[in-house]
Amino acid sequence: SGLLFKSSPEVRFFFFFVSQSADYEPFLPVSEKSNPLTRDMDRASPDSIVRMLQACDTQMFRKETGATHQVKVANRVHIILKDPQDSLVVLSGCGTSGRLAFFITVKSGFNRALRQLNRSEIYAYIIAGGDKYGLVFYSEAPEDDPKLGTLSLKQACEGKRRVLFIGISCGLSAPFVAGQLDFCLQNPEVYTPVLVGFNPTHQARDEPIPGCSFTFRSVAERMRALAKRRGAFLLNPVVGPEAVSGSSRMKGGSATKILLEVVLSAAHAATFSSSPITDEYPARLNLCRRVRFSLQRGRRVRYLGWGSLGLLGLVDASECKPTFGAGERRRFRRRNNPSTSRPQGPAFRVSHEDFLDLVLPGLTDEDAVLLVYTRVVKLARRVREKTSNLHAVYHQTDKDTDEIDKLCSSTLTFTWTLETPGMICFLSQQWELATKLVLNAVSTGAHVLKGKIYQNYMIDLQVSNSKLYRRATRLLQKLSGLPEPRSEEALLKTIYQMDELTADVTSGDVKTHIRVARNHKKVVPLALVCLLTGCSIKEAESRLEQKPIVREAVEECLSKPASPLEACNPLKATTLRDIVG
Ligand code: F1P
Repeated sequence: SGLLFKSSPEVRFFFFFVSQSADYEPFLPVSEKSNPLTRDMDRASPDSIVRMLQACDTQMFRKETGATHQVKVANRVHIILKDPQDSLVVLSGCGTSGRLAFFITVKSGFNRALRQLNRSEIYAYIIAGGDKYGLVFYSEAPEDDPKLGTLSLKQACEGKRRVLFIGISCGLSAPFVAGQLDFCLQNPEVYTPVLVGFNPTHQARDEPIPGCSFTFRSVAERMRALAKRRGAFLLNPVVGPEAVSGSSRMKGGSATKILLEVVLSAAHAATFSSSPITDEYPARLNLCRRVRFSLQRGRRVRYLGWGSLGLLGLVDASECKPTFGAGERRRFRRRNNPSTSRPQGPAFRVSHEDFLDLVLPGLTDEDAVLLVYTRVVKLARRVREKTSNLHAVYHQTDKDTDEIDKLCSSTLTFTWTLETPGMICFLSQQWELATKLVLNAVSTGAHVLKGKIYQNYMIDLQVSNSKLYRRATRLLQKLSGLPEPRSEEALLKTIYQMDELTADVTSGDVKTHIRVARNHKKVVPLALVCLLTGCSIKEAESRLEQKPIVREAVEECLSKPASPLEACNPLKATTLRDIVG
């Protein structure tokens, strides 16, 4: 079966390796670098933002020649598909990566396809924090727990004699996934690990993981050594830096979806059908040129959808809280079976009925509603009574228009042709990918326009796990030009709300800092204002209150640094001028 894929010329993989010309920020892994294409995104018009985001996304799509690892992984899945007894393919990740593990397993229909063929289901997923916290809430703390990762893997695989484990961490960084991969490497008789991410292995995170003898990098390097003997596989094409630095929900998430769906589709096609698979994604992406931002003036953005597209709305909206500190996180999806029990609590009230009960009455013309499906005329009519700010993204395979067009102030229609061979089998995955790109562009663009981004850095990020703690420190260092210890000190001061740090705080570990940081807002902007002006936390708070648009507050500080601090810190004065200039 090793020859199976090679002998089928139609099975083509299209990932490529972005040339590593980006040797600016040489100390940062690609996934954390700022993308030169979006450097001035914070000052761009909506149209330019869309173009910048598209240019960034396009970096994912160029033909590659040597996709041997994808082929090998597809072969492993194919072997399991032929003999599924006591076998499992497990996809696992944290945050967006975990949501995509869920999405690919449950929604992309690979298990469903097996059920339809009367075959055993072979796919399972793990999301750090479990469904409740990982899928709907924005809990990012479980990402730091390698033991929890191992435990959940053992539970998922109980009684299995052969497991293909696919660990997803876009930045090759999550301890949760590192723990699982390490466990697989220690139990090779059952587990074959596959690592999916978008950095070269030498850029994997090398920070010690408390209580463990390994780092993510050491695990990745062990896997690379084993890859030659096919004891482990690495799927880590470099797709270029994210549009908003470090925001791996965007390209990282899209590339994960494409990469794994291509691999699994190839395995299914090889096992169950003689029809070849072709790749049509890059051409389809041109359709994203039609993306327009419709949400600039909205107080709230509501996504209304169903099925897998509704779920993508849920995923996109869930990510806005940790990424942009966005307020409410409620998306509305059609409840297929109202009698099924569901978790309780307002965050879970996401059905169309809940939308009608809870949101529709208070909807105003300033709110934006985005329909991510078509032919929901009844619901659209009711929304239209409350707001004209109604938009739709929908997919069609013919040219017919319906009333939705007339009801909406803007519609983005994807028309797909069925003429291209291979189109049908990829159609729903392409709808999903196009929808994901649109939603990511809309939510990112809206937050850029709201002033949440400085250049292409997310300054108001939530310090909710160790990766984000390090990112926050690095950002403060970069923007202030001060050394890392000073930047971390300022971060700790705002986390603990104290102008002078106590010994208790300085001797505390990152885990404790994160726990405290979770209770405070705007910790990074506050720390930056303190660093740049030398003012107290109280003063920084009032400055930010006067200028609620964080970007403007930061720009003000950058253009008018406090003179006493400048005088005592010539290094800083030069760096600031450089940055402002
Ligand atoms: C996982 C993740 C991201 C999230 C945030 C925190 O990253 O949860 O999905 O957007 O950046 O980390 P990774 O392990 O896939 O790199």
